[in-house]
Amino acid sequence: MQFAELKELHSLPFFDLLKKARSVHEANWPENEVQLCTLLSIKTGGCSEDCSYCAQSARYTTGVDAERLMEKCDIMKRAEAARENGSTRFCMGAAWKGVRDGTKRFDEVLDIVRSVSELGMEVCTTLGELGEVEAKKLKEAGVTAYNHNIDTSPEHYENIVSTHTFQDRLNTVRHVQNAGMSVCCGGILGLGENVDDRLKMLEVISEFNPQPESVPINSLVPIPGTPMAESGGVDNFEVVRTIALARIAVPKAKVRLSAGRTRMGDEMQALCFFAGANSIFYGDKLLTTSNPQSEADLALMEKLGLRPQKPNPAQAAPKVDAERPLEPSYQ
Ligand code: SAM
Ligand code: DTB
Ligand code: SF4
Repeated sequence: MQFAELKELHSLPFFDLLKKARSVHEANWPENEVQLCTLLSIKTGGCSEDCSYCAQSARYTTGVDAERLMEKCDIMKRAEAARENGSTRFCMGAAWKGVRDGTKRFDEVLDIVRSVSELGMEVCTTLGELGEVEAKKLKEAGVTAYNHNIDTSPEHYENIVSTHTFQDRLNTVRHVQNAGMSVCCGGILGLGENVDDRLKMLEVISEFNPQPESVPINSLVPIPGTPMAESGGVDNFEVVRTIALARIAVPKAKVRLSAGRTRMGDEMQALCFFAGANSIFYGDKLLTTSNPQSEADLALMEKLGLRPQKPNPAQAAPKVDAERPLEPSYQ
């Protein structure tokens, strides 16, 4: 969806936008279900990149220490516990610039993925940059979806990160698509961006061909010690509007209400679900920061009449639309 159309939708009165988003949601997701995903940081901290919001960058003193890649047996225990708890997607994150074929750590990750993929959950990884070969190997090992966010608009990106470019992010997304994995790509609200930046981010994401299978919308969790520690945050209604726009622009995607839920009340989360969010991270920890308790999430879902979505580990990645061009590039 083009910027102009997104802008027009954004300028609608709040309830008119919500009504439109709700009808797109009901047409595509009639089941009143929410996907429960568990996140595990399999390699924490010490990252070479300077993403100005991130607790795990080695450039900032955030209290998060650099750790080694977790042992496979410990990861398996966490994955099994996530499945027991009702999660249908297990997402493993690593604080790396990227992975390279032929390295010991990449072989270790492939081995971990092979084992986790036997548990019958969707397997998602987020390991930073991938080339064609790495993407293909992850797909063969059993990864269903790869998370790689563009985080903000092409224009604002260089204010947020200097160690890699927006185009680097798009290249990885392309490699993931070419390998036949689903793309999980979204962003963060509250990085000092303006409304147009948010709309441009959604324009880029919705113009992916194929469109992403999931779109995480994170609200910044301000991390002391990072350049974004004092960032003003974002108005709750803007978060809801962004979710509504993501729902309209990428109708078949799971729109994931991601980081930032600990600061949201139940009513705010309910509005987000109404506007089109249908996935959450489930369990009391994200990567380095906290997330609501599972019991609280289940209680809220119960109140709202929402059920956990069933797993679909065999799902095929969305197909390229031959009628549309591939996404533009940003050099
Ligand atoms: N290193 C990999 C990468 O950059 O893609 C994977 C891990 S990285 C932590 C995954 C995503 O988490 C980021 O792209 C960003 O959207 C989100 N994230 C990281 N720190 C955050 C924070 N403080 N608040 C909200 N979202 C955050
Ligand atoms: C995504 O978009 N959000 C998740 C997941 N993908 C990897 C990460 C949120 C991280 C929040 C900050 C932290 O816990 O360090
Ligand atoms: Fe590293 Fe990813 Fe954090 Fe950037 S967002 S510093 S690449 S872990």
